[in-house]
Amino acid sequence: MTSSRAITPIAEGVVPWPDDLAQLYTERGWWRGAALGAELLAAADAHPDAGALVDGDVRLTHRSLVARADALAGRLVDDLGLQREDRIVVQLPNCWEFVVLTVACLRAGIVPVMALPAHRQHELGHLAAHSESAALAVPATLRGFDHAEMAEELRAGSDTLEHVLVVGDPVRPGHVDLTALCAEPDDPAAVRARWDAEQPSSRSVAVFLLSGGTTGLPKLIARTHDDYAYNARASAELCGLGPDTVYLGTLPASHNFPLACPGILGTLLTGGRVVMLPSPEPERVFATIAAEGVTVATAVPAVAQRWLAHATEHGAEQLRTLQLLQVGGARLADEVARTVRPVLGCTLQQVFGMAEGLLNYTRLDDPENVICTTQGRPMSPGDEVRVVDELDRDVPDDTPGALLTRGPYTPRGYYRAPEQNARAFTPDGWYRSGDVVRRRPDGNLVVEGRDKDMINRGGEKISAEAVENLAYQLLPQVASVAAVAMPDTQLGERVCLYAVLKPGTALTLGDVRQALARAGVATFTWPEHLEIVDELRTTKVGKIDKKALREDIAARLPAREDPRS
Ligand code: J2J
Repeated sequence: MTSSRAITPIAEGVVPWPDDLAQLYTERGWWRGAALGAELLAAADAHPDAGALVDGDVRLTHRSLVARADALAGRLVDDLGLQREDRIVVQLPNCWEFVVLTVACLRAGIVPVMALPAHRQHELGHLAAHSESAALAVPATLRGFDHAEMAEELRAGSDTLEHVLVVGDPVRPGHVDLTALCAEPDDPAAVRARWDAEQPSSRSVAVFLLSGGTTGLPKLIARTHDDYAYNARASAELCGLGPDTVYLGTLPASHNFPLACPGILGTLLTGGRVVMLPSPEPERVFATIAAEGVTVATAVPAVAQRWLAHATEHGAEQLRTLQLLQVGGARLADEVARTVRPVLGCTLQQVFGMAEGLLNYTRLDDPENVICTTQGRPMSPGDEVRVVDELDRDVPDDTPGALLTRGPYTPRGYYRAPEQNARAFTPDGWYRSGDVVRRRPDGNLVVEGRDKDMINRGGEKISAEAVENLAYQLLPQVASVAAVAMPDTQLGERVCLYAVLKPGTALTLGDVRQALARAGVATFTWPEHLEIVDELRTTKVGKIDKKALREDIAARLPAREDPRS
């Protein structure tokens, strides 16, 4: 049973906030000292019969959602032997079971590790091992891929994974039917009383989010009940959410943005209704907005552009109830931002956020110029932001510099990653975001670029180092490689791989992609273009000159018909 495994106590891998700040955050009322699950229960109590969750034909009230979550928490513990602090890798598409499972974990103090449906063995194996997860939750199949089979292979190769929880058919022998475990309890009061009596500490870890990726494998961000509840609650307030809110979740729900900014958790905390859609495909999104009376939706710029194009072609009548479109995850071009209100008929909110914490929002009543040309300003009076030069000296307003931040919902380090923490955090706890921003005199930030080695493919972050490590491991032909962003009209950026080959060898993009497929690497991280070169130019300090490579590929592209060829 789970109890016999020796796993690291979570607290050993977490970098806590200093005590004096924890006290300040509590005094200011940002940290409420309550478990996030308890806050969700309190919200459900205020609106028990209102709709909470919609997924196709499934419609759950707030009462039913929390009753199912409490029941599931009991079943995970009693039937499967999971315990407080056990970890579950959650790899589910946007479905109602995702929400019930997340709330169940929050109630029982089991910690979900928020993986993406697009992840494969390579990433999930790492996440399960690094978090020492006891269980993995997957769809049976998704977009033609057999996740249950992959989960089985992962379990076979893992020291800690004991349970595979499955949503959808078929549930094979030895796997657990998660949908069945989410059934309503016979005695809701009893299951509730149990978790009311056994609440996780508000300072303990509520969820593990994944970092945007600058290192070889994704790092885990431990978000506590106190800080993540504040993240969702304050975001909901800033966005004006309430019982009349109908929130559309189309981005993968395990991302911080749709999960808690204010997203699913912020909507539930304020008594609103969440509509889960597994894809941002415009036709379905528009029909759903009309059918459900959606008031708030979230998109990355690439998705917003598809919605804008669809509305330009087919009209925006279906969007009559839509009040707010949040766009973030990558830089939204000012020209595109200006079209949102005229074309979609709703208010735009730019969101410049990060799973590591800090959230910047334009405010709903900001002048159009602020909404369309900035990425907003920090959410909380407790957020500290510095914009600095290469020597960490503060630069004046209107001057681009690196963004450093600390605050009541920005943890002080990654989970079990002392070496990376030494680079990504200053000794006094500032997170080096890797973003280059300009602060305007009015306090709003404009994202000018970044100084981190990452590729932002339509909001999904891909670590260049991860791609390069895999190329060295898997491709015997390569002498040296560099992964860089190449500009793309649809997604903003795609991955381009530059390679110097060993004498007498050959390599095609097809070879690269086949090798990555065999190694079980998520498709969205694969290079979409390969440039074979004689050498990779280096900078004065002997590093590969990525800036020159980015400029090189950008200069070559317009000549091509299809950047993916
Ligand atoms: C430019 N770059 C942006 C923006 C994020 C809300 C919104 C987004 C995320 C997110 C999130 C950007 N313009 N508007 O967690 O809660 C880039 C920056 C940043 C990185 C973080 C949320 N919004 N970015 O995208 O952890 O480079 O979070 O540091 O995935 O995305 O990525 P991630």
